Amino acid sequence: MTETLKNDRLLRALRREPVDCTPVWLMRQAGRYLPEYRATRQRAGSFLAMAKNPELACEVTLQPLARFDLDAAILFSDILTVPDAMGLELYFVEGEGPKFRKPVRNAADIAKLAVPDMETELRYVTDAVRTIRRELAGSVPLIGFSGSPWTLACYMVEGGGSDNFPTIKALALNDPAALHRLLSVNTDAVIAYLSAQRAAGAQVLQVFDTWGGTLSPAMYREFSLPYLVRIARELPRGGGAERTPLILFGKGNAPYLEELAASGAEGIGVDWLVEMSEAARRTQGKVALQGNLDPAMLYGSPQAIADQARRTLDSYAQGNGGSRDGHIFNLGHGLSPDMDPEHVRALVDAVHEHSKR
Ligand code: 1CP
Repeated sequence: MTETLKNDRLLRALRREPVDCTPVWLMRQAGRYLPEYRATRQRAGSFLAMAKNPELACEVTLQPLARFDLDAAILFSDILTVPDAMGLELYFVEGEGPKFRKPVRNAADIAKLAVPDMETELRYVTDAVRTIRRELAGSVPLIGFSGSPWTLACYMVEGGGSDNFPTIKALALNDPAALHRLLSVNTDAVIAYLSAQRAAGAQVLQVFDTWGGTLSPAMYREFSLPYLVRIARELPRGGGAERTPLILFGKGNAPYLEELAASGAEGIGVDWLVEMSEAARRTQGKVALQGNLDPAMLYGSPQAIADQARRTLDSYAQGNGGSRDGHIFNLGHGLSPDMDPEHVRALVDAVHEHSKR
C-alpha cells in the first residue's frame, strides 16, 4: 500500500510544496466523451452494473490515464451510492439521470435513516479502490470521493436531479430540525465512507458540494458549510507527510473561500465564477487551490484551449505572490459527453508545458 509514487505532483501540491510542473486531473475524466467508456458501458449494460463491478470500475477509471498525461486517477463510482446503501434504491432512467424509488420527504422518513455498513452495503466501492490501487501500481495517486451532506440531501429529498430544489428548500423552511437530522446522518455516513475508501487505498479524498451554491448565504452557512467543516475536522486522515489530504469542491463557493480555507481541509476546489488570482489572495496560502477553467472552454480550438489554460495558471500565480506552488489544475466542473478527447489532450499538455518550473 505504501509503495512510493512515481508521480506525486498532486500530493506535493496539496502540501503546497514545489513541483516540476502543475498537476492536472479533470472532474468526470472517465465518462461518455470517451469511446472506450461507451464501449465498456455497452458491455456492462448500465452505469450501475459498471459501478458495482470492481473490475469494470477499474477498467473505466484507467481509460483516461491510458490516453492523457493526467496526474491522478479518480475512482469510478457515484456520490449516490451512499443514499442507495441507506435504502433509497437508486435507479437510472435512460436519458433522465439518477432517481430514488424511496426518497425521504419528512421527519418520519428521516428518523429511519442510519449510516450504512461499509463492509457489506458498500463493499463493492472499497473492492474497486483496492483493485484500482493494484492496477495503478504506484503510477499516480488515486482520489476517492463522496457527495457533501447537503448535495446528497438534495437528491435524497427531491428523489433525483432538480432545477430549483423545491422540496428540500421547503423542508429547510418548514422543518429545519428534520433537515438538520438528515444532514447529520449524512455527515456521519460521509465520514465513514471516506474513511473506508482511505483504508482501502485512496490517497486523496474529495467532497463534491455540487449544489451548495444554490443556497442563499444565510442558508449555506446553516445547511452546508457547518457539515463540510465537521467533515474536515473529524475525518481521520493521519499526520505528517503521510496525511491523506481532503479537498472540498463546491460549485458557487466563491463567497465562502475564507471560511472554507479555515475549515481544516488541505485543498479547496472552485468553479470558474471566481478569478484564481482572487481565490489565491483571499485564502492566503492556507490551503491548496484546485481549478478552475470553465468546462465550456473545451469547445474552443486546441490553440484557444491552451491560451485559456495559460491564463488560469498565470492568474493563480499572480494571486499567490508569483509562485505556481499550491495549485492543482482542474475544470470548474465536469467534462460533458459531447467534448472532443483531442481537446482534452490539448488542455492537459498545455497545463504541463506552460507550468514547467
Ligand atoms: O454513463 C452514464 O450515463 C452515467 C453518467 C454518470 C457518470 C459517468 C453518472 C450518473 N455518474 C458518473 C460518474 C461519476 N459521478 C463520477 C466518476 C469519476 C470521474 O471521472 O470524475 C463522479 C466523481 C461522480 C459524482 C457525481 N454524481 C456528482 C458530483 C460531481 C458533479 O458532477 O457535480 C453528482 C452531482 C452526481 C449525480 C449524478 N450521477 C449521474 C448523473 C448524470 C448525475 C447528475 C444528475 C443531475 O443532477 O441531474
